[in-house]
Amino acid sequence: MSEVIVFGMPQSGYVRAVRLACEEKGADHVVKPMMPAEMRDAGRHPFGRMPAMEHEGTRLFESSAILRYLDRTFEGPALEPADPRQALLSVQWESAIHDYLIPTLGRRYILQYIFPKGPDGEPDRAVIEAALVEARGQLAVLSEALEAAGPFFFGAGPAIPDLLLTPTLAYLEAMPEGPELLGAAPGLRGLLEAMKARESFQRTVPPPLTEAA
Ligand SMILES: N[C@@H](CCC(=O)N[C@@H](CS)C(=O)NCC(=O)O)C(=O)O
Repeated sequence: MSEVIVFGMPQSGYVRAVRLACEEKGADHVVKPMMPAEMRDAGRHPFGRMPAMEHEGTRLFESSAILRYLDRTFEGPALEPADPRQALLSVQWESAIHDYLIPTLGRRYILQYIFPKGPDGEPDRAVIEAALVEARGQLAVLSEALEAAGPFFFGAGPAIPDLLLTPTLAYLEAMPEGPELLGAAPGLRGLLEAMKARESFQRTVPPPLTEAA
């Protein structure tokens, strides 16, 4: 099969989730770096976000759709549980990650440290503290779910929610409060450690986030 083309900056956690899936599924891929405005202007993502994908005439945007495409097209280990009810739980956790954890932890916490918006170009402590209050609760819920199955959401290998979570957890670990937050979330720490041991993780380490500015 021909190469999967992944559009977006490799520093993006969502782009990395798609790359992790390519690696897990054994899909050759190449990243075409593009900033959000270019994603829209080039017709890759009508909402000007990343990632998008093209493979053998199929063009997709939105990470959950792309991850399912990869799962259903390539032969590597399944990224979705076969049991239909378990598969619905995957959708549930994906939505929670997209709608709650990534906006809180990614946008309001991690990006505040990387691209500070506070007075004098420092991180805005009020934004960070407010995000931390919400993030602690969200991390606890996800950690508990992972502790029950562990180290992955379903079965012996990573599934779609694991791949969506991993890049944000890897960024979190390097943040000032990261070790403390992960220390209080054993399920998430277990997932991150399990993913770090995989070739897919090692082959998708992004360049420094500041280089995407
Ligand atoms: N729902 C989208 C979210 C994509 C998303 O928010 N991507 C971020 C990068 S990690 C982005 O494009 N940010 C650019 C911006 O908000 O302008 C998906 O799952 O693919």
